Amino acid sequence: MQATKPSADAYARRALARLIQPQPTVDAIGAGLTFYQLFTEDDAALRAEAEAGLLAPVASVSPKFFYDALGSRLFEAITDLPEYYPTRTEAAIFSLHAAEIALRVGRGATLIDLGAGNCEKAARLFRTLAPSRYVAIDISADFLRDTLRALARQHPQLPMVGIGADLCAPLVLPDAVGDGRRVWFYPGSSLGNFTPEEARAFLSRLHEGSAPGDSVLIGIDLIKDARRLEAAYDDPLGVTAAFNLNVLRNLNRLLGANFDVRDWRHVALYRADAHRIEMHLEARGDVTVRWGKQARAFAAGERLHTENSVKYDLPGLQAMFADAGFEDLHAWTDAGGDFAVCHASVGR
Ligand code: AVI
Repeated sequence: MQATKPSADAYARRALARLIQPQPTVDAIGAGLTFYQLFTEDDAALRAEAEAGLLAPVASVSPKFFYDALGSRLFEAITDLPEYYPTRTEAAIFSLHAAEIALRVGRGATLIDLGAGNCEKAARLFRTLAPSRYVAIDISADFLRDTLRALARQHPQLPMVGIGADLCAPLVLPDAVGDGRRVWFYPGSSLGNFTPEEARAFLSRLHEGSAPGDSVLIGIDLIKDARRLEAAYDDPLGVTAAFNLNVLRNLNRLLGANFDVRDWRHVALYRADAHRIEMHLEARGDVTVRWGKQARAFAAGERLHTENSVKYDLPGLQAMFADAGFEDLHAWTDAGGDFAVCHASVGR
């Protein structure tokens, strides 16, 4: 597939984006690797967000508070669990269908890795997709910078741009990303942690930041038997329970709160009507949590909602990608129909 020239419209959009670009911290790390810090952690805003969730009539906390250093390691451990099939199933789809994926996606594009983490999934695609540039975006900027330093040494020919940014905020990419054909890569079913409305809005934002010929390559978990889903989110070893409970330690640190992890129980349940796994923390007895001048009383059995993980079927995905403006959806699935890797394009 040839690199497509962006339309005049797309050029105009990107030029406008340049004008409103925040002043990033730029760090030219070495041959071929530049790092942009677009996101400065605003503790006051994070505290306000966490506090609003705790004080809401149905208490909740955003899943983004899972991922401190320990939470990230616990998530990596989850991906090794036999019950947690998504990670290995997605990897198997990518390796089984590599040739066809390369044909559809096209080689030589700018590969933009959304929520790149340790960049492992994208790096496994370098041979298949032969990108002309790799752009990795993640909220954990320090971790990403270190990861990219090591990756750049392994792939000295591949220009790389690292961007520390919050994907939940509007994304304005630095000029260094270039005007080449873009492939937005969002693996791991992270799209499922948005509500369907948020997911559609997220895809629409990607579409707005695209030119004709650009495309998305997205891994997403599919609807299946409730028992298998619940086992994947409530493993017998208790790794997912630890991952969920760890959010309380994070809240203690952020707010100076006095959550006692032992007062809470991990709950994972599948709500078939909404096609989603919900994770909660349930108070084992009456508990009052205090921070600063605030307090929240939880009655025994009351829950703190920590995560949704929405599952899709292929018609639902087709509708969502189309609503966001993408065309020509193709989905590769494993033989069991557990997981889908979707590719959809921006029309010419
Ligand atoms: C990161 N995300 C796609 C995971 C999921 O499956 O929703 C997070 C997770 N929560 C519990 N286990 C894994």
